[in-house]
Amino acid sequence: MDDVSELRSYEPQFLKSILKKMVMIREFELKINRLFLQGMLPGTIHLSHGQEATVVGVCEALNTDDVITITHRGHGQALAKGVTPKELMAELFGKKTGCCKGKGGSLHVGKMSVGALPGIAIVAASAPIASGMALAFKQKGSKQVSVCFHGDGASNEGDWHEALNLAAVFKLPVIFLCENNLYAVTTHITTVTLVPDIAKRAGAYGIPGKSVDGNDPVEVFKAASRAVEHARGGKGPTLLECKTYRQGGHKRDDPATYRPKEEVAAWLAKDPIKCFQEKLMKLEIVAPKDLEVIRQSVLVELNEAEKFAKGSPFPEVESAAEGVYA
Ligand SMILES: Cc1ncc(C[n+]2csc(CCOP(=O)(O)OP(=O)(O)O)c2C)c(N)n1
Ligand SMILES: [Mg+2]
Repeated sequence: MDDVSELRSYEPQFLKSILKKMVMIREFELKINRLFLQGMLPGTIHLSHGQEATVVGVCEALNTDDVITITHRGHGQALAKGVTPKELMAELFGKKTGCCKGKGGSLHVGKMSVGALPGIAIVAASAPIASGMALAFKQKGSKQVSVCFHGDGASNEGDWHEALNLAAVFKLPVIFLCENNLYAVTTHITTVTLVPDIAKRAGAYGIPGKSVDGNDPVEVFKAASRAVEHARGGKGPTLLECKTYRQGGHKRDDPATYRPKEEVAAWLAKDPIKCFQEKLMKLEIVAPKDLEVIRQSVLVELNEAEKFAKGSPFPEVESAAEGVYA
């Protein structure tokens, strides 16, 4: 959003809550990165810092009973949809109090009661599931929508194309939400995809496609709200592409040295939190002291989450087979 004054049409409280949610996701990621490097967390983690505006902007446009599918890079998606930092942190520690009872870990976070389908780490496998959920919503007449979060890499998988086509012909209430962060592991998008905007692929399925600045939470919110209205109104799916950047490596063992320095610098200058804070300060919606208050309250909540997670028990061995579909 170049015209900052447009932000005046939103409630200041709404804008501040968006900022706080983005700061929470950023600080959550930074904390778990430290915990991981200290050897406290099992497995690996895929961090999403840099992509906060997309997940928060989208989830602000949804109701609690709308359902998102979560990817392998899902901490921010889960927090934005309403999983609490405490239960998310406990999940990463593999504890019984975690959002998936400690059995999912970083790759499978989520919680159905807040509409966050636990993470599906198979790239693009969530697309047919999102279409399937949308088919169920349509058949029940429930007016819910599903949102399939996925990456740029996922849009080159067969499953993704089949899911879009099916959703299009059945006019299903689903939004395919592409977080285009330029990379699939080490592969730059331009080496595997010749359309400049992934959203253009929507044309092949006869559905609306839109590309927006994924580092601007209000732009994302506006576009997601339109897609949600379209879906709830029985008009079918939308492909919404949010252009953003993975500020770190693919996962914790990836220093991401394959990225050109200029590219990294250009995207760091467009950091979603920094840019949004600057806009809110320009409009005097927040002052520097408010930013500090927000950050401190987030840090206090995260310290409590860490304490909670560390102090929680592991699941009992006898519970290993519980919740297993047979
Ligand atoms: C079907 C499948 N192929 C390969 C992988 C290994 N893998 C995990 S994440 C990933 C990259 C996905 O890239 P993208 O969709 O852009 O998401 P991002 O990691 O950028 O969030 C790959 C290839 C996988 N999990 N599933
Ligand atoms: Mg990607």
